[in-house]
Amino acid sequence: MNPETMKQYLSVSPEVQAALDAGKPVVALESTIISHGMPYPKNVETALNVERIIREHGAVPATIAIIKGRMTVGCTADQIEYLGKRGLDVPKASRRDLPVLLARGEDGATTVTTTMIAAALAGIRVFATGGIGGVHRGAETTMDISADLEELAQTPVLVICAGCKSILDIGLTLEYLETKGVPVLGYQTEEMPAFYTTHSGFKVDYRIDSAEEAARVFRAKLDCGLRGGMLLTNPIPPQFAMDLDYINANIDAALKECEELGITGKKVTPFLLDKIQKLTGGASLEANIQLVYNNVALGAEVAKYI
Ligand code: PSU
Ligand code: MN
Repeated sequence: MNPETMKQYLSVSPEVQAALDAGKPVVALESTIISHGMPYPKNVETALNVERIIREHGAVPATIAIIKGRMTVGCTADQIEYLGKRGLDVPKASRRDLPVLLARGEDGATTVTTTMIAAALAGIRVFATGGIGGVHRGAETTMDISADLEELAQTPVLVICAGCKSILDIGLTLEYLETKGVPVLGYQTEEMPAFYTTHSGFKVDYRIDSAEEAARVFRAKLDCGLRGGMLLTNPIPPQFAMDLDYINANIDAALKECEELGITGKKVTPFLLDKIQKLTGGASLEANIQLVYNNVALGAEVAKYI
């Protein structure tokens, strides 16, 4: 990669650049969660609250999206409003979509994958979000495995999330991450959280008990030139967790409808997220928002030690 020719595709906000230059903590944030993950205007409200929480914790937020063919690191409030209002009309941008959107000067909502790419290019090491993509249930026939896992295998960014939803095969997702050499840490827990619930029935690789320790583990990975990122899973605060049987019944119903409608490819995850929100009458949306707030606060703490 040539940093000079790459510059035309990357735009870092003055605030984020100043923080990076001064060695201040910065937390990257994705935009698929805004455009495809929540309804308007809750998505915008949440995205702005997320930025405020990060600031309250002494770090600088960097919401990332593709705006007019540039990976934009540190979106403005107006850009966040635009991404939220246009919603599904903003194409979901994963690694394979990136060159096309950049070359055509188009917009894109960055997934975990493309947010990691842009964060790494800008020099940001910590990224907090809600959930990541993974190995879908039935992947042995559909081969539907999120590009997020491959990105974690190759791009040096520490991703904080509340685990993955049981729309995915959590066991196979963990196997894949193990194969790819991605450490999966649990923040103050031995169990891999499952997004809406703290319980998944699967263990994380290692429990860590402080933000400082998480940063130290990632630092060791960077210092030794071990390729790729790391996953820090942070359970939803128990008071916002959903009933396991209730949420799983709704996830099963959403999966069944997805299959019946023959939905495939990049549409699968947004369809399931939207369906679950509708089936649970917004209760899952509230849980989703709360776990994101919890993750970004931890992200700000970890970023102080990186
Ligand atoms: N899982 C969630 N919420 C999300 C996503 C996943 O609980 O918003 C989004 C993220 O942007 C993630 C993407 O990177 O979906 C994964 O999509 P796919 O499964 O198509 O790779
Ligand atoms: Mn997929």
